Amino acid sequence: ESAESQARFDNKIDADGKIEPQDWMPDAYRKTLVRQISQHAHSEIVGMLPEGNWISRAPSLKRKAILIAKVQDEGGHGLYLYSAAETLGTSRDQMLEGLHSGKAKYSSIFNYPTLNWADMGVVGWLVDGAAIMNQIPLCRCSYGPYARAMIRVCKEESFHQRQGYEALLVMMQGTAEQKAMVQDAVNRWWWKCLAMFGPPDADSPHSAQAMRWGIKRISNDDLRQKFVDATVPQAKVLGVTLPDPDLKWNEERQHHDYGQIDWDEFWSTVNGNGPCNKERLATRVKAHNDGQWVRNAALAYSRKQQTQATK
Ligand code: FAQ
Repeated sequence: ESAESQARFDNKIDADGKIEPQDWMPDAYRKTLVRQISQHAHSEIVGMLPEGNWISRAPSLKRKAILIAKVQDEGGHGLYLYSAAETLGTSRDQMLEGLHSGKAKYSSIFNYPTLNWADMGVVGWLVDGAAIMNQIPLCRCSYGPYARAMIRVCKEESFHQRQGYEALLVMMQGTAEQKAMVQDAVNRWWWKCLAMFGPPDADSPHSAQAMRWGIKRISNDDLRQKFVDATVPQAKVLGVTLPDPDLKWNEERQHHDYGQIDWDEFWSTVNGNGPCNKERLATRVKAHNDGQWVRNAALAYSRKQQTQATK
């Protein structure tokens, strides 16, 4: 029975079919998906914080409306992703416990501070830009609920990327001070965005198996390269310099070469010691605790409905 189930699963993966929640799947496949999808969900929710900080300080009504919509979208992405992970047999409470206790990971990128308004543009352009590059291939991932969630998420991320880039285009037509703010924000975020794609393929423990299972379709390094190649011409149009003296077109490879990423700094941030890890986690835990009364009220209401229905 189990060998037969395994064979059916393998055939489906080989034929590029979708695995659905009711299908048999190996425990390790389920575990990998719970890990990745819950980390992804946590990233969306924690990712609301660096930009949420700027909603009350947006420079115009238009920018404020756009930023509120974007931050709200990230919350929505977190909710679809928690739901997708729940189809694998884990509970929302379990996942949140992992996040709030500091056991679960979320994207390194959200542990850096957003220091000025230009950071809002750069987060949209580069952070959402990197997120889309990584998420487009996930629309073809072998697990049905995750793949389907990614389609809508990517459409929304595309709006996020464009709003960021457009905000920067406007600032770059402004004063010398505004242009300097944009360049400063690009300098601070560029390398962190390259690290977002995860460790180099050779040091990525999960990649080979995730590729075999059709969860990962493009490797960490290949996505990073695609991101660099896509971003260079955008930086040119914008009129900013990407802070890497080694960044240059390689005619032979038909790709841009780029410099060394600081992986020690990346791992230190992933392991809890980045500039904002403690602040982000504390803010998240406080928001969860402050919302306890809402969950209590919803439960009390649902119980009341049930007792009324049985009368
Ligand atoms: N940060 O073997 P691999 C967004 C960990 S976008 C922290 O290569 P894998 C949108 C990794 O978990 C951001 N940890 O692992 C937004 C593993 O540790 P573990 C979220 C990282 O899974 C924009 C270890 O290193 N996007 O939220 C990072 O095959 C703006 C070994 O690495 C996703 O999560 C990192 N950057 O590949 C929201 C996309 N990179 O679990 C608001 C889905 C690696 O063994 C505002 N996830 N690690 O303890 C993925 O595609 C994959 O999980 C990767 C990592 C590519 C991130």
